[in-house]
Amino acid sequence: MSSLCLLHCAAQIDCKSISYNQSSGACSISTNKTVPALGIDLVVCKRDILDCSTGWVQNPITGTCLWLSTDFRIPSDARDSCVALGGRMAVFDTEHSRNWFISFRKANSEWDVDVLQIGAREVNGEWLWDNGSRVEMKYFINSVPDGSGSCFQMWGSINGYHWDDLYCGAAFKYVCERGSF
Ligand SMILES: [Ca+2]
Repeated sequence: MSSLCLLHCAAQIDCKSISYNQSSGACSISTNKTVPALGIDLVVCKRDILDCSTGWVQNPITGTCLWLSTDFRIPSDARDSCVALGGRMAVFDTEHSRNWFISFRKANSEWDVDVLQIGAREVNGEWLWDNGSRVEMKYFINSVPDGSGSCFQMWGSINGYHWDDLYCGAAFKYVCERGSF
């Protein structure tokens, strides 16, 4: 996965770029800005992927930028707010992205609020991220929603960063995401 390649790059201070071959899965990390070679279909320069606006934080797995709200909104209003900022509610639909976000929240106390709204919800009985991919159910508390509602939240350290279903009429802080989805 190209996201793993990005993760390797993000972990190395002198990484300037990655090259990723979609068909073979080959990843190479370079200390120079590379140019696309034959057979390489993705070249990402770290300098480019790290270019988030002030107040936004980069998810190194996806290359997208994240923003923590200062206000409290109900989920539908939070979604509108994220769209108005040029993005969407934040999606963490891979294990690597989720793991990174947990580590980040542990290290940044202002992000470690108890209830944090992110971009997923129940649609016709199925839990889906806002990009349409399925929510990994094993990360819910007790691996199952408890019937609180069809909206979605991620706990903080108080409850092990689990997913949880949430009543849609309550206002909480939320995370927006923007970049190339
Ligand atoms: Ca619940």
